[in-house]
Amino acid sequence: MNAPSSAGPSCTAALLCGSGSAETRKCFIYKKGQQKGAGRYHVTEPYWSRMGKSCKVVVCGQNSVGKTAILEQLLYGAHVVGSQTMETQEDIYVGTVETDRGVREQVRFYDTRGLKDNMELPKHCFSCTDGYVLVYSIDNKESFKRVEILKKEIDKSKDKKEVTIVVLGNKCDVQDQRRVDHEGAQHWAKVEKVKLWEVTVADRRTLIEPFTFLASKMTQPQNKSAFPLSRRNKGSGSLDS
Ligand SMILES: Nc1nc2c(ncn2[C@@H]2O[C@H](COP(=O)(O)OP(=O)(O)OP(=O)(O)O)[C@@H](O)[C@H]2O)c(=O)[nH]1
Ligand SMILES: [Mg+2]
Repeated sequence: MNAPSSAGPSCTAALLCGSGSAETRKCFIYKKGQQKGAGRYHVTEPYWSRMGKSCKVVVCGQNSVGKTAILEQLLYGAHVVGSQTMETQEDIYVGTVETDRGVREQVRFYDTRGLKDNMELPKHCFSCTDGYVLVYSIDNKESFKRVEILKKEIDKSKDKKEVTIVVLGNKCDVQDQRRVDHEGAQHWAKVEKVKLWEVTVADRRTLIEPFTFLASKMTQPQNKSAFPLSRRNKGSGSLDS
């Protein structure tokens, strides 16, 4: 479990924590703003009782591209760029994202294990998934190739269910180490009909637009698959910019 050690000023999300595989583990949702040392964690409701009320988003890509840092910065404003991090096995974060329609939608983010060599995304990541965040690092060409492969795998796995894919070229603060051409990446994204943003965890504002787009697209009214319009957020926080 990667629990944030502290919550930033805009910490408005809830973290779901536990151990074991994502689908089976027993987890509890802790209320926002409740930090270790600053009060007791408050168990509000068992995790499994809330399944089905939120969108499932899989965050994936090569190892060390910043997947966890993005989520922790986005949801908690809590990541210090360059800090030592643990390799993720699998964690789930629950946050609330305000859509461009002004509706707050709860999203479960599956932070996945970084893909190395010929590793593939675990099968359960393709099941009942509403959206994907494919992350590469602009200073790592291999990580972009990994995103290209992941996009193909997602396309193959798709049944009739509509999924939303956003691509993040992370670490755009290290321009002098750039290995992935911005124009080339955008061209690929256009051909693949996905949206791509270059972002940096060093500036949380760069993360807001992609995640707002993602939540808005996943829950747009004509997509009747898994998001009834009547759903209202009961989550513990929001992703406010
Ligand atoms: N310069 C810079 N460093 C970053 C950025 N985002 C993340 N990092 C750093 O990259 C390192 C790896 O970040 P993680 O979030 O652990 O990467 P990850 O993709 O979750 O790694 P795995 O879970 O092992 O696959 C950390 O030292 C982060 O601080 C960024 O935007 N810019
Ligand atoms: Mg990680």
